[in-house]
Amino acid sequence: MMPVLVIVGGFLGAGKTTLLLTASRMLNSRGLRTAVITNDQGSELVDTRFASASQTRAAEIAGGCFCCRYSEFLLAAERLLEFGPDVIFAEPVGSCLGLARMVRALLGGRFHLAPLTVLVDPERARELLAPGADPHLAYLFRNQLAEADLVCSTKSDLASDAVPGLEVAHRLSGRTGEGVAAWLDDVLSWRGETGRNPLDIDYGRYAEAEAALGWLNWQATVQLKEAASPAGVVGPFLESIDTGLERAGAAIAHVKVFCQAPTGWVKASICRNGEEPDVDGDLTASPSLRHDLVLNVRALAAPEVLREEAEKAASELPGKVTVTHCEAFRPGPPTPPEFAS
Ligand SMILES: Nc1nc2c(ncn2[C@@H]2O[C@H](COP(=O)(O)OP(=O)(O)OP(=O)(O)O)[C@@H](O)[C@H]2O)c(=O)[nH]1
Ligand SMILES: [Mg+2]
Repeated sequence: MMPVLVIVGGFLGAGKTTLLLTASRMLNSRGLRTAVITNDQGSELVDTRFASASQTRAAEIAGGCFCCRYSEFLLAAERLLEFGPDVIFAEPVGSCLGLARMVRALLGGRFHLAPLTVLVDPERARELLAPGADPHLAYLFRNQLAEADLVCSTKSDLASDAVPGLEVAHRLSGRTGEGVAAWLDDVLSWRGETGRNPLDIDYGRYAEAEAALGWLNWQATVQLKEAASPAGVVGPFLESIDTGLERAGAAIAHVKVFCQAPTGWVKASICRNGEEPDVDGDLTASPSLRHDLVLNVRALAAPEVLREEAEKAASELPGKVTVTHCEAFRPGPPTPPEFAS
């Protein structure tokens, strides 16, 4: 049997990773083997750490979206075949457009292609479909919807009202699992056309929209003066960044932090300024002196601002911080291969 490749797109913070890890656990409990391919414009990804810490086999495509890194994507997916997965989930970076074309290019290869699912956080949809929304983000968001085979709304546990003008095939929650089995049944038994809405993309406009976002991928080791739990490190660190970005007028698309200590790990993230963080991992992990921090920030701001705020938040940590990786940039123009239409 060919493994099923399930590509799940959607805007930054839509709930892709959360859904894929929940779906993966569900399939594992049915005796199926799964893997996840993560993706970003840079390297050092919270999502990859989070997947691995959640006992999911993960491969990572860094330095550009799946379309622009198509041959690396194929290689990574083919390498995962060595582990005999039944289902490979692939999560493109949340600013990616052009996935339907890529999906079509994959048809007839070594994978059974599931429909292109695009996830939508209803609250973000209300914001980005409204008049007066940031035009760049709205452009990315609307076009992601336009190329989907299946649009699904996420975070159903937050019980938000339906979004006017947004038709969805499934309402689901990666957090509670609601609707996930029905979505899986749909994508794994799909008989319809896959990649049926290829976009005719204006790459100049697309590049401009992506470049509106500042991107920061940052990593450091922290040697504290007094032992603290991973949650005790991540909480104030994330709060400091949030406060700094708010002060700088930088609208957050997604800020996520992963903290690994010898005693356990914690991942926390916010998708809006001032939002209460969502936390995963071991909140009761014992205090430790050493912590490895990975921070990924995507916000409407100059990359230098993001870097400064990360440095400021790091300087407030009570110990010695050694930065081991720092990329602050605006995504460069996408350069996908010519997919046959
Ligand atoms: N309440 C609730 N929160 C959710 C759900 N799914 C995701 N979240 C939260 O939404 C935020 C974003 O979730 P992710 O799964 O990281 O979203 P993503 O689409 O992978 O984000 P990027 O990879 O940055 O584009 C996190 O704080 C999650 O905890 C859900 O079903 N319910
Ligand atoms: Mg993700």
